[in-house]
Amino acid sequence: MNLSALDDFTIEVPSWAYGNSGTRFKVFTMPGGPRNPYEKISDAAQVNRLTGLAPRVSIHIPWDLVDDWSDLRAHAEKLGVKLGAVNSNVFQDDDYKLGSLCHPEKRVRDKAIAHHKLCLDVMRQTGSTDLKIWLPDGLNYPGQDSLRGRQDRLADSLQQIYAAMDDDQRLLLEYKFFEPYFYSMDIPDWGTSLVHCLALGDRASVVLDTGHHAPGTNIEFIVMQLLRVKKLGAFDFNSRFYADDDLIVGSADPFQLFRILSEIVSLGAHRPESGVNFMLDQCHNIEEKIPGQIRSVLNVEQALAKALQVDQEALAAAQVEGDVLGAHAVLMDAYETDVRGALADRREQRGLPRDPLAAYRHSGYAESIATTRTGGAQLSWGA
Ligand code: LRH
Ligand code: MN
Repeated sequence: MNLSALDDFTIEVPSWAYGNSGTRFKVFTMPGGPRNPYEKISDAAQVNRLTGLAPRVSIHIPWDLVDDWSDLRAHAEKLGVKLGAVNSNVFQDDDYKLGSLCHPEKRVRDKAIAHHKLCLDVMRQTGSTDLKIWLPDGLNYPGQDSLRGRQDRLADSLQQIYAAMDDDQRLLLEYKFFEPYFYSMDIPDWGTSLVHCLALGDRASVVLDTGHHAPGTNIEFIVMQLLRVKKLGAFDFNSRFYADDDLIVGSADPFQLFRILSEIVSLGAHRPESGVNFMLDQCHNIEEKIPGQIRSVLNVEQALAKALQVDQEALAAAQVEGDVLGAHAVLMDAYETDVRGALADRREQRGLPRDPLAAYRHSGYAESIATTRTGGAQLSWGA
């Protein structure tokens, strides 16, 4: 089984997955929860140490604000990871109730633009190149505001942020079809994000969060189209049964994850030169965080390994011949291929544990943080 294409495939993990998280009903705490960004990075570094798959950690501003970015950067690099995409946050400030970059008032838009310029400064200090923007902006009632007016304000605000970027910096624009607003979101779908990215320029591309689509959406079609126009900048991988559940990627629908990665492999977008940043965006509300993240990166690696088993020539031949079942069977044969043994062998060859989850359990890390991280307040999603 040829798995060499995995050699330079990496996944970026989110700092916020290591803090406490929950729903509007309850945020559960866990022993040893991180109390500051340093401890989040330390926990994230365990995932890379045991899987070799996750050398970058996304950060969120202001959740991960520190006094000395070069010190946090040094802390991360000492642990073998780098600080990744910088996520802006305009969804926890009363000023943004009626919008941020789309807000009717210039004062509020300017405040939101200033926040994004601050994120660009953070990137200059952390060595990050990706500014990831997800806007909560939207409406709850028809007529509440001008749908067109908000788009024009959004375009102008994004233009001001884009103009403030350095040449090595990228703007990644994420869409979401509902929540926290329920009548319209200002960037509800890939088409709207694409329209704005095309208007901005080459260094603006779309973020596809797998939990941000209406039920039944064919996500791999969107992946294909965005790759076709070279505007797929990044993924926020997770899975869901109903809404933006942010569950472990591949846990709800492993076949969908395989189909998405098959589209990526067929277009060579799993290779680093594609510029696609493969990230996780998840919350482990009830399960242990670090094992949850280890399971997640292994699920992506497993789905990619299966996608690499697709006999592309046989598939193309069956498609050209109109051999419906033949073509489908080529894909299903790859999906049904058990790649777990080959992946464990590959880890062993690279000096990594065959079973990273078991290795974590035996590492004593969970016990050590539960005993050492006493005092101080654990960080919670949104804290
Ligand atoms: C919004 C989102 C976005 C992040 C947040 C943590 O739902 O997907 O990517 O800012 O989750
Ligand atoms: Mn997301």
